[in-house]
Amino acid sequence: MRQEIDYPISVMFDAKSGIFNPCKKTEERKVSDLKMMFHDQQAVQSILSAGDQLVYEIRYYPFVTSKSDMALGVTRIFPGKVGREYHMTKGHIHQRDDQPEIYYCVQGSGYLLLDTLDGEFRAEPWQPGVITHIPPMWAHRAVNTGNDLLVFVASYHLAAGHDYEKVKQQGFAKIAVENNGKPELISPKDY
Ligand code: PAN
Ligand code: ZN
Repeated sequence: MRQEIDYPISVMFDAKSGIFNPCKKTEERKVSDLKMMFHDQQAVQSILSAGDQLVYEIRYYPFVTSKSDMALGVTRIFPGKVGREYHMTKGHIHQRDDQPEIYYCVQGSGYLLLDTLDGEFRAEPWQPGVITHIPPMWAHRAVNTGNDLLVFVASYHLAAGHDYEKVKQQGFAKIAVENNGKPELISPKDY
Protein backbone atom coordinates (compact mmCIF):
# COMPACT_ATOMS: atom_id res chain seq x y z
CA MET A 1 0.00 0.00 0.00
CA ARG A 2 1.55 3.33 -1.10
CA GLN A 3 1.84 5.82 1.72
CA GLU A 4 2.13 9.57 1.53
CA ILE A 5 5.97 9.41 1.95
CA ASP A 6 6.24 7.19 -1.15
CA TYR A 7 5.33 9.98 -3.59
CA PRO A 8 7.91 12.09 -5.52
CA ILE A 9 9.11 15.34 -3.97
CA SER A 10 10.85 18.28 -5.65
CA VAL A 11 12.55 21.28 -4.13
CA MET A 12 13.53 24.57 -5.79
CA PHE A 13 17.29 25.15 -5.59
CA ASP A 14 19.23 28.36 -6.22
CA ALA A 15 22.81 27.33 -7.08
CA LYS A 16 24.27 30.78 -6.49
CA SER A 17 23.16 31.07 -2.89
CA GLY A 18 22.83 27.36 -2.11
CA ILE A 19 19.34 27.91 -0.70
CA PHE A 20 16.52 25.48 -1.50
CA ASN A 21 12.89 25.35 -0.55
CA PRO A 22 11.20 23.65 1.10
CA CYS A 23 14.01 22.66 3.48
CA LYS A 24 13.54 20.43 6.53
CA LYS A 25 16.52 21.38 8.69
CA THR A 26 19.43 23.85 8.77
CA GLU A 27 22.57 23.46 10.88
CA GLU A 28 25.34 25.97 11.49
CA ARG A 29 28.95 25.05 12.20
CA LYS A 30 31.19 27.63 13.79
CA VAL A 31 34.88 27.68 14.71
CA SER A 32 33.84 26.54 18.23
CA ASP A 33 32.30 23.38 16.69
CA LEU A 34 35.48 22.40 14.87
CA LYS A 35 38.17 24.00 16.98
CA MET A 36 40.23 20.79 17.21
CA MET A 37 40.29 20.47 13.42
CA PHE A 38 42.26 23.69 12.85
CA HIS A 39 46.03 23.71 13.35
CA ASP A 40 46.59 27.23 14.67
CA GLN A 41 45.19 27.02 18.19
CA GLN A 42 46.19 30.63 18.95
CA ALA A 43 44.08 31.80 15.99
CA VAL A 44 41.20 29.60 17.23
CA GLN A 45 41.41 31.18 20.70
CA SER A 46 41.48 34.73 19.37
CA ILE A 47 38.40 34.04 17.17
CA LEU A 48 36.58 32.50 20.14
CA SER A 49 37.40 35.38 22.44
CA ALA A 50 36.10 37.79 19.78
CA GLY A 51 32.77 35.88 19.76
CA ASP A 52 33.19 32.95 17.31
CA GLN A 53 32.97 32.78 13.48
CA LEU A 54 30.49 31.02 11.20
CA VAL A 55 32.34 28.54 8.96
CA TYR A 56 29.52 26.74 7.13
CA GLU A 57 25.84 25.88 7.06
CA ILE A 58 24.13 22.67 5.96
CA ARG A 59 20.56 22.48 4.69
CA TYR A 60 18.90 19.07 4.62
CA TYR A 61 15.96 17.31 3.10
CA PRO A 62 15.73 13.64 4.13
CA PHE A 63 13.67 11.83 1.50
CA VAL A 64 12.41 8.93 3.57
CA THR A 65 10.08 6.39 1.98
CA SER A 66 8.64 3.17 3.32
CA LYS A 67 11.32 1.17 1.40
CA SER A 68 14.51 3.27 1.64
CA ASP A 69 15.89 6.75 2.14
CA MET A 70 18.04 9.27 0.30
CA ALA A 71 19.25 12.47 1.89
CA LEU A 72 19.83 15.78 0.12
CA GLY A 73 22.34 18.01 1.90
CA VAL A 74 23.50 21.38 0.60
CA THR A 75 26.57 22.86 2.28
CA ARG A 76 27.50 26.54 2.10
CA ILE A 77 31.09 27.22 3.22
CA PHE A 78 31.69 30.91 3.85
CA PRO A 79 35.02 32.37 2.70
CA GLY A 80 37.58 32.83 5.45
CA LYS A 81 40.51 31.35 7.34
CA VAL A 82 41.58 30.33 10.81
CA GLY A 83 45.21 31.40 10.93
CA ARG A 84 46.47 30.40 7.45
CA GLU A 85 44.07 27.47 7.14
CA TYR A 86 41.01 27.93 4.93
CA HIS A 87 37.45 27.38 6.08
CA MET A 88 36.49 23.73 5.67
CA THR A 89 33.95 21.16 6.77
CA LYS A 90 34.64 19.10 9.86
CA GLY A 91 35.12 15.99 7.73
CA HIS A 92 33.95 12.48 8.49
CA ILE A 93 34.00 8.89 7.32
CA HIS A 94 30.74 6.98 6.99
CA GLN A 95 30.03 4.58 9.82
CA ARG A 96 28.86 1.94 7.37
CA ASP A 97 31.72 0.71 5.18
CA ASP A 98 29.47 0.08 2.15
CA GLN A 99 28.20 3.67 1.84
CA PRO A 100 29.36 6.02 -0.95
CA GLU A 101 28.26 9.59 -1.64
CA ILE A 102 28.01 12.09 -4.50
CA TYR A 103 29.22 15.70 -4.07
CA TYR A 104 28.43 18.30 -6.75
CA CYS A 105 30.21 21.67 -6.58
CA VAL A 106 27.89 24.39 -7.93
CA GLN A 107 29.49 27.62 -6.70
CA GLY A 108 32.93 28.82 -5.57
CA SER A 109 36.33 27.15 -5.60
CA GLY A 110 38.42 24.89 -3.40
CA TYR A 111 39.20 21.24 -2.88
CA LEU A 112 37.53 18.07 -1.85
CA LEU A 113 40.03 16.22 0.36
CA LEU A 114 39.69 12.42 0.53
CA ASP A 115 41.63 10.17 2.88
CA THR A 116 41.35 6.43 3.56
CA LEU A 117 42.93 6.98 7.02
CA ASP A 118 45.26 4.07 6.17
CA GLY A 119 47.73 5.91 3.94
CA GLU A 120 45.93 6.98 0.76
CA PHE A 121 45.04 10.60 0.06
CA ARG A 122 43.48 12.54 -2.83
CA ALA A 123 42.71 16.22 -3.33
CA GLU A 124 40.13 16.93 -6.04
CA PRO A 125 40.30 20.55 -7.25
CA TRP A 126 36.82 22.02 -7.20
CA GLN A 127 35.07 24.61 -9.32
CA PRO A 128 31.43 24.87 -10.36
CA GLY A 129 30.43 21.84 -12.41
CA VAL A 130 32.71 19.27 -10.77
CA ILE A 131 30.91 16.19 -9.48
CA THR A 132 32.93 13.81 -7.30
CA HIS A 133 32.03 10.28 -6.34
CA ILE A 134 33.21 9.50 -2.83
CA PRO A 135 33.68 5.72 -2.65
CA PRO A 136 32.90 3.86 0.58
CA MET A 137 35.65 4.00 3.23
CA TRP A 138 37.09 7.38 2.22
CA ALA A 139 36.91 10.22 4.76
CA HIS A 140 35.80 13.45 3.05
CA ARG A 141 36.22 17.15 3.73
CA ALA A 142 35.48 20.17 1.51
CA VAL A 143 37.61 23.33 1.68
CA ASN A 144 36.75 26.81 0.41
CA THR A 145 39.96 28.45 -0.86
CA GLY A 146 38.19 31.28 -2.72
CA ASN A 147 36.93 34.73 -1.81
CA ASP A 148 33.26 33.81 -2.31
CA LEU A 149 30.78 31.33 -0.97
CA LEU A 150 31.45 27.67 -1.87
CA VAL A 151 28.27 25.64 -2.40
CA PHE A 152 28.02 21.89 -2.95
CA VAL A 153 25.15 19.45 -3.15
CA ALA A 154 25.47 16.06 -1.45
CA SER A 155 23.38 12.94 -1.85
CA TYR A 156 23.73 9.92 0.44
CA HIS A 157 21.75 7.35 2.38
CA LEU A 158 20.83 8.39 5.91
CA ALA A 159 21.86 4.90 6.99
CA ALA A 160 25.51 5.76 6.10
CA GLY A 161 26.07 7.42 9.50
CA HIS A 162 28.80 9.96 10.26
CA ASP A 163 31.95 9.14 12.21
CA TYR A 164 33.73 12.38 13.16
CA GLU A 165 35.98 10.89 15.85
CA LYS A 166 38.42 9.10 13.52
CA VAL A 167 39.04 12.27 11.55
CA LYS A 168 39.35 14.34 14.71
CA GLN A 169 41.98 12.00 16.14
CA GLN A 170 43.98 11.33 13.00
CA GLY A 171 43.30 14.30 10.72
CA PHE A 172 43.73 14.35 6.92
CA ALA A 173 47.16 13.77 5.36
CA LYS A 174 47.11 17.32 3.95
CA ILE A 175 45.54 20.64 4.86
CA ALA A 176 44.82 23.68 2.67
CA VAL A 177 46.63 26.87 3.70
CA GLU A 178 47.29 30.27 2.18
CA ASN A 179 50.85 30.85 1.04
CA ASN A 180 51.73 34.23 -0.54
CA GLY A 181 48.05 34.81 -1.30
CA LYS A 182 47.57 31.40 -2.96
CA PRO A 183 46.15 28.10 -1.74
CA GLU A 184 48.62 25.33 -1.08
CA LEU A 185 48.27 21.79 0.27
CA ILE A 186 50.77 20.97 2.98
CA SER A 187 51.33 18.25 5.55
CA PRO A 188 49.91 19.36 8.94
CA LYS A 189 53.33 18.85 10.53
CA ASP A 190 54.72 21.60 8.25
CA TYR A 191 52.17 24.17 9.41
C1 PAN B 1 27.57 16.00 3.87
C2 PAN B 1 28.24 16.65 5.09
C3 PAN B 1 28.21 18.18 5.09
C4 PAN B 1 28.92 18.80 6.32
O1 PAN B 1 26.21 16.23 3.86
O2 PAN B 1 27.64 16.13 6.26
O3 PAN B 1 28.85 18.66 3.96
O4 PAN B 1 30.18 18.22 6.56
P1 PAN B 1 30.48 17.50 7.94
O5 PAN B 1 29.40 16.47 8.14
O6 PAN B 1 31.82 16.88 7.77
O7 PAN B 1 30.41 18.54 9.01
C5 PAN B 1 27.95 14.52 3.91
O8 PAN B 1 29.06 14.18 3.59
N1 PAN B 1 27.05 13.64 4.34
O9 PAN B 1 27.37 12.33 4.43
ZN1 ZN C 1 29.46 12.00 3.98
